[in-house]
Parts: sequence; structure tokens; C-alpha cells
Amino acid sequence: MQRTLILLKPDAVQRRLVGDIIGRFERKGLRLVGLKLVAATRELAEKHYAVHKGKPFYESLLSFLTSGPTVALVWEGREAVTVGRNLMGVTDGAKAPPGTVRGDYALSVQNNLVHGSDSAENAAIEIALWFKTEELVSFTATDANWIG
Ligand code: IDP
Ligand code: MG
Repeated sequence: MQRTLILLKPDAVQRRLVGDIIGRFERKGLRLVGLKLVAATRELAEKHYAVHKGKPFYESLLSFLTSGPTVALVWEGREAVTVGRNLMGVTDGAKAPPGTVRGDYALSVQNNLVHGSDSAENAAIEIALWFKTEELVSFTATDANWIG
């Protein structure tokens, strides 16, 4: 069982795609264990995107992530990290295949609607950055035998 951090970035909220995107993760079978609306501070955005510091798009990326509300989600399930990345599609919305969030709704590289952890190790770090332990609610899904 694995957990992943998924962010619906400010463009997803502004474009009213929150319900659609959450629905995709729900229908896949992942369990929602954390959910909140966050106005990310510059400090939080810097920590979240620390790996991109120094890149040409870094400042613009921080402005983007702090430009409005972000929906922070933690999903749990089998291979949750890979499943999350597959539901999102590749970074560049123009190249992401149809059927993925980015493939269906994004054309931009920067404004690509979602963030998803890229490894179990980074997921643990990112979840700790966005959530307090007591904000995560683990539960047994009543349909677990069907979903696997
Ligand atoms: P990912 O979100 O698919 O994991 P990363 O390479 O980790 O992609 O980049 C983090 C975020 O930075 C992307 O989701 C996107 O918003 C932005 N980004 C990545 N590469 C570029 C770029 O070349 N130009 C502008 N923004 C970029
Ligand atoms: Mg990334």
C-alpha cells in the first residue's frame, strides 16, 4: 500500500476542474486520506519545488503556485505513485495523451493543472510538507475486496 501527494494547482481551481479531477482519482479506486484548500506561501512553494531551484522557469513556477488556492490531496492504494502519475499524463500538456488530466485539459507546460509525487520517498516528504499527521484520515474502504 502506498501514498502519494496530488496537488490541484491554482489553474485547476480557477478553471473549476477540481470536481472532475478528484472524480478521476476516486473512480480509479484510490482512497482519499487527506484533502484541503491551501493558499500556498512563497516558503511552502520554495520547499515543494526545491529540486527546480536555479532553472529558468523556477520564479515563474513559484508565482504560479502562489497565485491562488491549491487543493492538496493524499491518495492511498496499490502503486499509488505510479497510478497518480499515469492519471496526470506527462508534464507538457500538449504532449500528454488523451484520457489523462493534462492530455484532456492542458496545453501549457507550466499551467498543467496537477502535481503528483514521483516516488514513494518524495511522496512521504511532500505529504509531510503539506499535511500535519492529524489531518490524514486512514480508513478501510467497504469495497476493498472489489478494488484490490
Ligand atoms: P511534473 O509536474 O510532471 O513532475 P517537473 O519536471 O517536476 O514536472 O516540473 C514541475 C512543474 O514545473 C511542472 O509541473 C510545470 O508546472 C513546471 N515546469 C516544468 N518544466 C517547465 C518548463 O520547461 N517551463 C515552464 N514550466 C515548467
Ligand atoms: Mg515533478
